Amino acid sequence: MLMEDIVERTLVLVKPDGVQRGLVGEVISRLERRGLRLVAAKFMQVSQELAETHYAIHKGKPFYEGLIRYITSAPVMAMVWEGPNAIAAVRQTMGSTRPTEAAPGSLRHDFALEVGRNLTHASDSVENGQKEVSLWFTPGELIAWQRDTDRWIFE
Ligand code: D4T
Repeated sequence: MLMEDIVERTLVLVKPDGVQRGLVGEVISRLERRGLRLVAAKFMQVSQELAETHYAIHKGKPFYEGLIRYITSAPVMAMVWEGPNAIAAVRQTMGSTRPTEAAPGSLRHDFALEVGRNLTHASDSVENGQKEVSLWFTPGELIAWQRDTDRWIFE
């Protein structure tokens, strides 16, 4: 199967707790090791406006205000990763939203305890992946490239 036919893209954030705790490298390392391909990355302070747009679906929920405060509380590492089944693969590497339900060996299992300090974000569907990538990145920031190991990772 051609890579172009099956590629999915996902927005990954290392949230403020991950940055503060020095886990940016750990997250990147696990995604690289998995075989996913990096498309874009930027270290940034999230504005109130971006936070509210990104989490618009949660507006009105009891945890919403805390969530906005959390994501804007310190810089984040925002990235786009791609590969076959990237949405499912990355969410599996992250583990369940609630760290105490995350599978052993996943990032949230290994590094987190609370849902409000769950280290990372990853898009939950192909459609949301597309929306989130265009919310966080301009087209010019997305790098199309061939990786020499692609043929040993993508069937
Ligand atoms: P994100 O979007 O951060 O990757 O989380 P998920 O996609 O895994 O989970 P989500 O959209 O359901 O939740 C978004 C965000 O809200 C926080 N949250 C969630 C919280 O603080 N309390 C809660 O009860 C829930 C459900 C954690 C992630």
